[in-house]
Amino acid sequence: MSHIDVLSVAKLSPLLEPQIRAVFNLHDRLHETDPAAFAKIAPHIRAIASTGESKVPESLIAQLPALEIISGFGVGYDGVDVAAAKARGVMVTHTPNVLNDDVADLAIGLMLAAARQLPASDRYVKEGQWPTGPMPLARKVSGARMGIVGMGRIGQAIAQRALAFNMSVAYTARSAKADLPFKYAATAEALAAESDYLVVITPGGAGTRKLINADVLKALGTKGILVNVARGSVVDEAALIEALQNGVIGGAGLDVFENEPHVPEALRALPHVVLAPHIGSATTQTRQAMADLTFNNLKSYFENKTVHTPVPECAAKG
Ligand code: 8YV
Repeated sequence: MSHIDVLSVAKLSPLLEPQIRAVFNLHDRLHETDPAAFAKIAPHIRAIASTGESKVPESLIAQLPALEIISGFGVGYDGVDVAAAKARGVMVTHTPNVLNDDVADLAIGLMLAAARQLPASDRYVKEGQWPTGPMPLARKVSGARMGIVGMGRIGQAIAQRALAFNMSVAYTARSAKADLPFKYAATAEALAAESDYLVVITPGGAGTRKLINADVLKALGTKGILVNVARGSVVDEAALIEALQNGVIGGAGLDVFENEPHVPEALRALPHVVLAPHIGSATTQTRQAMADLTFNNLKSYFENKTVHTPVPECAAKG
């Protein structure tokens, strides 16, 4: 398949790039690095390799008349214009399931870190402050109320873990899931009002943009803690900063941001916020599984036009 031209639209994982390069003719971000060379190769590009954060707009798809598949390294694909891809008959794939555990683990980790002030505790000891007296008391997690925004595969993995902490679990989603034993709330605001910890794990994109707004944060309340392991776009970041600055909520644990990798100074300056650089799926084991799946989707497509994990829009018949 060395004659098949693949365009990567982001810096690919070192676990993925060599796999693609060994089999396909990979053009690493050529559209950004050398537009003149890209213009020559564009008619021949048959596949795009992307990541969860990549943008694949209609304007790029339109420049690639031979495009057949977009294979994404990540479960989220909100940066891909799937409607434009589908209209052209282009397959879109992603990497669901293999990262459920890691993202759920991190959600719990951020919740514990924010509630129990782990980063501040670490600094307290390392900076030699312990002899001056004890740290201020933190907030209890076990037995508290968790609200989950988005009850898909990862949301359910988070719920499972919360149960081990004797937490009560409620959720909001587009619709109630009758097969789940958790209380459903019709809106994020209603859910926040009855949660101590509000965990956001809903897909990004137009449908969820700024879903967590000032009203939802107000409902979460002065002791409430927000955890976001979904997409920065789901939270109104300016409203969040204001809520944290004014004590409208108690704290936050955030793995994702509106304009990654740039995090507003105002957010970085807040003491009761725990920040991570989008590491939800970032373990060696999971990134290897994601890389293999991303590669195998590409390979399988060009071998026999089948894929392992199409996005739901491309799996639907008709
Ligand atoms: C990224 C993610 O894809 O799965 C997702 O949707 O956001 C992540 O796993 C990962 O950072 C690779 O870029």
